Amino acid sequence: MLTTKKKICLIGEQSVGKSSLLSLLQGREVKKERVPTVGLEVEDSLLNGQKCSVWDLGGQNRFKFMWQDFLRGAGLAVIVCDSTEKNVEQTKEIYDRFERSLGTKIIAIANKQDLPGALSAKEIQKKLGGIKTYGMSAIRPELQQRMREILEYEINTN
Ligand SMILES: Nc1nc2c(ncn2[C@@H]2O[C@H](COP(=O)(O)OP(=O)(O)O)[C@@H](O)[C@H]2O)c(=O)[nH]1
Ligand SMILES: [Mg+2]
Repeated sequence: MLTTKKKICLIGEQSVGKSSLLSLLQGREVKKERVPTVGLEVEDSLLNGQKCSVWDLGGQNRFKFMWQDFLRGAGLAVIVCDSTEKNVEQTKEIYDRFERSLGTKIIAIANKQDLPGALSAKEIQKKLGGIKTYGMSAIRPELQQRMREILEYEINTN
């Protein structure tokens, strides 16, 4: 049996909540103040009883040149948006840029569902051209299990 660790990549514009979703998954407190991710953070997480590595890359423009390399070998790419109209458009551009060049399975997370005026996951899925989209709110600790279930389900159905 192949024992390579499965790799999950979080991609998306800065401030959409990628690092916060990783914290939620890991059961850490999500910080209110913004701490931009500098470069790359990789953490192991136990999903389906199997060690997976979750990769979180800084979303600043100066890191975008690394995305291609970053996504190599990923079993799952999770594109995160903040559920605003403007950001969903930017997210669609990122998606269009990467979906062809990589064979990686991609899902979307519509984060910040707690904010007033957030587009629903269903609307966002439509805007993103039909990729499977899950609503989330990284600041709600009670959603930790839900976050885990999404990744466990998606990493297994390639
Ligand atoms: N209201 C709300 N704020 C969030 C949510 N997720 C993240 N944030 C906030 O958004 C900011 C950016 O989050 P961060 O995880 O650093 O984004 P990243 O740049 O994509 O890694 C921080 O101030 C977080 O507290 C959420 O679901 N709802
Ligand atoms: Mg970050």
